[in-house]
Parts: sequence; C-alpha cells; structure tokens
Amino acid sequence: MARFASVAEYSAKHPKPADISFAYGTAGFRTVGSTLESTVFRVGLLAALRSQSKQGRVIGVMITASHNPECDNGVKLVDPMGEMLQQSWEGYCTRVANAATSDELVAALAEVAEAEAIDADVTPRVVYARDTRPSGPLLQAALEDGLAALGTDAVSFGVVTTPQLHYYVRCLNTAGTAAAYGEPTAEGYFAKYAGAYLRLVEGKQHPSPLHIDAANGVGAPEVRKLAAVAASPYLQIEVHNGDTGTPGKLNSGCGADYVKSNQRAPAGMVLAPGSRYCSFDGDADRIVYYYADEHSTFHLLDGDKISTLIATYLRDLVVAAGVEGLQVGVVQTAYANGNSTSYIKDTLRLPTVFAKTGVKHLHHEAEQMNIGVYFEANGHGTALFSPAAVATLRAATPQTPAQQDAIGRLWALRDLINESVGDAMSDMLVVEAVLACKGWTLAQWDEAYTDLPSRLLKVIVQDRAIFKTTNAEQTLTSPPHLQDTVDALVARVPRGRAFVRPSGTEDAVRVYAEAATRADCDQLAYAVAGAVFDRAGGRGERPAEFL
Ligand code: NG1
Ligand code: ZN
Repeated sequence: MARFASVAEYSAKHPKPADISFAYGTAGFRTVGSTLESTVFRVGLLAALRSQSKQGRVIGVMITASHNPECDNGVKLVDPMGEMLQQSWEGYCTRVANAATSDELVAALAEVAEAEAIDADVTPRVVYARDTRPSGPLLQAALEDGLAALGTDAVSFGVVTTPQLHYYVRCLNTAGTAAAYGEPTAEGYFAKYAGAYLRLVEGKQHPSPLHIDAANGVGAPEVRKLAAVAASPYLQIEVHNGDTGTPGKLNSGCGADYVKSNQRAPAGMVLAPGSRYCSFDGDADRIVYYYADEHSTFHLLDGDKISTLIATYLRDLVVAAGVEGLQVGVVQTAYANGNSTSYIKDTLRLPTVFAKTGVKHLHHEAEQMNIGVYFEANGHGTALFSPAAVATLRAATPQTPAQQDAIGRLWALRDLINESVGDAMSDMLVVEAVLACKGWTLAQWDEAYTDLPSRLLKVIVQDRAIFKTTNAEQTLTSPPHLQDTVDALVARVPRGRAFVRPSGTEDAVRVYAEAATRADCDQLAYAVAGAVFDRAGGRGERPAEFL
C-alpha cells in the first residue's frame, strides 16, 4: 500500500525483539524500557492513524512508566479530549506491536486503516512528551520515526508531567470553540490553575507551607514553576526528592505509590507534627497527603480521603448555590476503603458506584453523572462537570450574595480541576483550596472517617489469564469455585471484605482484604492469598500464614 511505503524502511531501524510479546493494558504499554523501542516506534504509526480516524484532530503520545522503577518505561495514547485511548483501539495497538516482520506490520496497519475506514488524505496531527527516565530520549527518537513514516504534523512538548500533555491535547482540540479549555502552552497551564486557585482562596488565612515529595521525577521542576507563577503566600511549597539528574533515584523509596503501599513517609523526609506533606508519583498524575500526629504516628490521606473532601465541598457549594438540578456523585473502585464508601453513602448521602480498576473506567462512570468525582485509592483521580451541569450553572440566577458566591466558587473549582485526567498539581491545588476555605488542618480533614484496616497482597501464579472477574472485579468467575472459598473466608470475620483480580500492569494476581481489626484483616488477606496460590499454581513462596 502506497500510504505505508516508508514504514518498512523506518521499521528496519527499530526491530521487534523476537522473544517478547507486548500488550496495551490499563496503563498503555509498560515494561523494561530497553525492550520498548519497536513498540514506541509503532505507537507513532498508530497515533497517526488514530488522528486520521478523527479527521486530523490532535492525538497525544506520552512516554512514561509512572510510579514503576526507573528501568521501566511505557507509552500511551491520549484521545482528542485529553482522555485515555478508546478501548476498541487497544486491540489494534497490541496487534501492531506484535507484528513479527515489516510485512506483517504493514498488513496490521492496513487492517486498522480498513476497519476504521481511514481517509489517507487527512494530515495526521500528534503531540508528544516524556518523563525524566533515562530511556526516554531513545524512545522519543523511535516515536519520531514512527510519526515521520506517516507524514505526521508532530510537535514535542519535551519533558512534562502526564497530565500536562493531556491538558495540551484538550486545549489544542477545543481551541476556538465554546469548550475552549485553555492555552496549549506551559504558561497557559500554570496561569489557568494558579489563577483559579487564587480566586478560590482569596481572603482566607494563608496556609502553612506544603512539603512535596516529588518522587525525584518531572513533578519537581513543574511544581516549582507552578509556585513561581502563583507567586503567592497562599502557595508556599518546599520540594523534597526533587533530584531528576541522578540515575536510580526516580520513585526509589519515595513517591505516592511508595507512601500508599508502605503507609510510611518517603526517604529523605522526617515528618514534624503539625506540618503538611504530600507525595506525587513519577509522572505527577497521582497524589496522596499525610502528616504525623503529636505521637509521631503516621496518617495517610489517600485518594479516598481526597475524593470525599472534594465531594463534601462540592456538595456544600451546590446546596449554598440554591440551584436546582446539580447533583454530585462519587466513583470508586473496589480498592476504596469500606469506611470511605459508607461515609459517602450514609453521611454525605451522595450516590456512589464502583468501576473496574484503571482510571479510564472511573472516568467513563463519572461522565454519566451530573458532577462526578472519581479517585482510585492510590491517589489518581479528578472531577467532571457534565455539559448538563455547566448549562445549569450558566442559567442560574442567584437570589442572594451567598448564592452568588457559591456559584462563583463552583466555576472557579471547575477551572481548577483538570477534567481531562487525574493531575497531582491540579488535585493538590483543589485540596489546598478546600482546606483553606474550610480552615482545616490535615488532622481535621482526617476526622471525617477512620479507615478500616486493609491489606493488599500480590500472588505470582503460572498463568494469571485464568482469573476472570465480574461485578466491578469483586467476584471471580474463574477459576471455578475459588470465589466460594473466598466467600467462606470473608464470612468468618466482622466487616470482612476481600476480592481477587489479575493485575493489568504486572504479571501477578492481587488480593485485597479489609476487616474491623488489623489481625482479622491480615489473617483474611493471607488466607485468601494462600487459596489463590494453591488453586492456581502459585510460584515462589506460598504467602505466609499470618500470626
Ligand atoms: P493493576 O496492576 O491492574 O492493579 C495498577 C493500580 C491501578 C492503576 C494502574 C495503572 C492498584 C491496586 N492498581 O493497576 O489502580 O493505577 O496500576 O497505573 O493500585
Ligand atoms: Zn502516574
């Protein structure tokens, strides 16, 4: 096919490793960085086709492996409104990445072009960026070859956070429309979020400085720029773990994933009671907060706490605005702490639903809501205002100054939220704004509910593909009868809950358990993990019985 005439020549520079098969999963392609060159090259080709299938709208490509070790890397596509790639294309990506020869590659591309009735005359438009990983420049060069092979009009945004790239894509595709999202530049990004933040906190007390663990990743320089643009006593930050230059440091003993998984402060930070802390992950799309109490006990404020904080504030504003037809809802995954779900339902009295793991699933559920807040427990999430909510707000006629103030705050909050994807910097400003408006310390925020003890375990098995789930991944349908065993174990402990699902990003099966007490929770987690190990040909050591 003439349109793919240059592909073979470029592809010869980036041969596929024969012994590896790649899969486009919840986080795009992600594996050891040194094995990804052919895949990233091919993602360039796919990005071009995706853009053509969208009549030349801009598609994004982000090279990152987020919170994974520094030696890993990854690549994912960003759809025109800044959202994750449409699921029906994931299969194309996997097929194209695994074509063994140039001929097979061209055939796979031709299949995509035919299936999507792609018009070859449309000029593809793609923007791309990468995080600070050492393998990034080489992979970026491979991507540029893929884009060039299909004559793409391509622009690099250099080294930025994942959510910044999502923002740029949305801005470029909405420019000059009623849905214009902002300026597609670094200055535009910082000005938009800093401006909305300052509008919300004006007149409130200045918060104490916020200590930020930037995971030695791209969030470090970017959040410093944000603070410089805000240039305000309302945003005093101190960046820790901000070394992006020393090999081996990215995500090592630090970052949001480390803090959430280990429930402890990151390397290089000693928590002073009364001070305020948060951690970004390596590409700054996740955030968690934490503090130490007067006994120096560590307290985590994770994605569930952030989502309940934002939902509480939105609900308060909706009530204060006195506008009919605005309704806040919350989307969680099964990993949300049970007490956060009870709090949303019983105390906030807001509707809540569970989605499958992976932000794209949460995002789609939140899109069904009027105002939808969604977060994974690990700190990845945001909030969405539906077109209906925006229209309602636009039509609102405040009767009192208080109503006018609440409506103005809802608009400012909407500007402050990165609606395209979870964004550590934007989420941080939302949290800071809500805390300033409420006059709350982190401990006061933490008072809303107490987390049930929980435990997340990993079991390595022969073939995790035999694990199939339903009911937002809370119930196993395969292997047969394993769910009955889990149910029987759960029934033994007060407030017990446990579920088993295959990871979408690692070759492992995850076991989650929670219960009223730490001892019951751990016993349940290890009992379920043991059952998984026995039933599915566990590898390595059997999960140790606890106690
Ligand atoms: P998997 O490996 O499918 O559990 C993990 C996280 C997800 C999501 C993705 C993408 C947990 C339990 N799982 O998915 O929430 O963030 O990585 O990064 O945290
Ligand atoms: Zn991330």
